[in-house]
Amino acid sequence: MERTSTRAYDILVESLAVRGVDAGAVEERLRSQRIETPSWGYGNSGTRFKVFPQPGVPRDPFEKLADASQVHRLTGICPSVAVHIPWDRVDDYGELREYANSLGMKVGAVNPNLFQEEEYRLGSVCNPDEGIRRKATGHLLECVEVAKEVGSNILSLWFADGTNYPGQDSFAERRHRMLDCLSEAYGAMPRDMRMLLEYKFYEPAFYHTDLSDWGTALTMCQKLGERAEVLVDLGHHAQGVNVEHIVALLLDEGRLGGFHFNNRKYGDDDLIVGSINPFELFLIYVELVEAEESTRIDYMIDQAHNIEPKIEAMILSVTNLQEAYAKALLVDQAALDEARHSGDVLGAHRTLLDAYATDVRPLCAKVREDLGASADPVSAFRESGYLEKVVNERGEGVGAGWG
Ligand code: RM4
Ligand code: MN
Ligand code: MN
Repeated sequence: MERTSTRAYDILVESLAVRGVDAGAVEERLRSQRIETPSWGYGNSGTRFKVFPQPGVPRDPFEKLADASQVHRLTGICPSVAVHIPWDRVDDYGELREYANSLGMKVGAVNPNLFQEEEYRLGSVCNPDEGIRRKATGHLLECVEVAKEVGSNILSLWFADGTNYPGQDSFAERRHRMLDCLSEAYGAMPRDMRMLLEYKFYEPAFYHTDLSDWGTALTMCQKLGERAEVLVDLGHHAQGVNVEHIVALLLDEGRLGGFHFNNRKYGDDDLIVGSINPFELFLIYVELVEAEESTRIDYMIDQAHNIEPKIEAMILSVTNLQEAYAKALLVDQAALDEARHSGDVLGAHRTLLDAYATDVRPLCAKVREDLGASADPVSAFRESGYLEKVVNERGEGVGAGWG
């Protein structure tokens, strides 16, 4: 590290020691943090109004992996990439797997796509038409096979299913239809594969969504079996919902399977993680710090960038996640317990604020360097010439999904 940042690091470690925090232990936890990035975050995407294409975006899943490997090279904690089928469909998944390995990467969660075909106007696994449900189930089964071929053990499901008008369909019947289809897919999964169910309260359906919240997802998981768990996407709640509370509840039920990190101001905005509400992100990590030691949780980013440079945006999301985690690791648990038990409301609250207000950037930079990555990954990416190189090679690229 440069002299100035070494100094900042030394001062931080010293001040943490005064607070009784062992920086070495915090660094160890930070070195084992893992964040999966989404293949669709590297391609062109936009809103329903306009997609602003960016030169140099990937033309195929191989190039998406190459871009993701840049994020891993510079942050040291992002060795896997989630894929979306059919956006990332290839003839030979073994080849995709090997290419990922050759980059020091692996393919992570496999995400089926059940929202872009004509038949799905009234839903996929909840559709009133049995033939259409069969097609949807067939795609889920295909994705179980894809996961096996790419060496992944996560099937990550999000459904656009829902209704637009009161009376359109029966809530309960739709729920039973979903359960039937998901049971079949669950039954086809190998023993080490997990199914993650992601809820979202509205959009694209505007009256009701079949998996609308953590409770609907949780009860579905409980019916399916132990290896079905809930996935929390930070942009999928109504305004004001206490997401850290949901995280604590799902952990307590042993059913928190994973995250789709992003941030939002209004709806499912898919903005850079921690850009709008970094305090919420910190509070979520506070809930996770203890529990994650005994639970498998898959931490993934789900972002679609409209105007920002994609690889830089992904790096910034990762460093924001690293900082939120670092701050959560600084919470003085003993002081917190003591304050809680003695009814010291503001003492407990201030214990969190002390951790949150700590500038952990020098510590995170040091951890990244120890991992062979970069103290300042965004600047290092800008200086690397990678973007210029791919702009030359790839030209305009193609859309990520519906972009
Ligand atoms: C949804 C949800 C899913 C993502 C799709 C593209 O809103 O967040 O995770 O795969 O968008
Ligand atoms: Mn998501
Ligand atoms: Mn979303």
